[in-house]
Amino acid sequence: MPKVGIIMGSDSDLAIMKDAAEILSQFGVDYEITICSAHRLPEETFRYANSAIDRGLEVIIAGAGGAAHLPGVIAASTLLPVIGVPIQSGALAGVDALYAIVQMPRGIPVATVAINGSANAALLAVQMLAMENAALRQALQDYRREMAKAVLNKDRKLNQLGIKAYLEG
Ligand code: RP5
Repeated sequence: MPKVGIIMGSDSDLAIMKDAAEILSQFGVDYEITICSAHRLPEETFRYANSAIDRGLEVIIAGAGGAAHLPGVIAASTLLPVIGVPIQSGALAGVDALYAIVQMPRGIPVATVAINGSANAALLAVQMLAMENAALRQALQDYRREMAKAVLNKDRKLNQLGIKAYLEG
């Protein structure tokens, strides 16, 4: 049964939101993925949020651009934690979505990641699930160890090759 719901306001968000799906797959976390707009499909959006707990979801990642109300609307209709991903789109390039999502009024929180930060949204979801899952905790430790190793390798290479050769390579 999927533990994470990834939902987005439009298929135009998919190129960004697919990163969340990739991270969840990498950690072996089952997810469902949905396109459902809060303003174009308001009733379906409420149905999605209202049924989320019964469907077995434990956390929701919601991405939207523009006047991005989808994460807040979903958070208002479920007790599950909602992680909002502001999508870069339109004249304001995601700053509109960032402000809309991060500035949720008191009472209904939405955890907000960076503009287009769907990978971090998925990592945060994995961390939430890892609270009660030792195997996921170990997988997160390994993931961080690999990241650290990659930085150390880059540093070693830079100091072996020098700036010019590093940049050319
Ligand atoms: C939002 O409006 C969506 O989340 C999307 O980021 C943006 C544009 O949607 P489309 O017009 O591309 O469908 O609801």
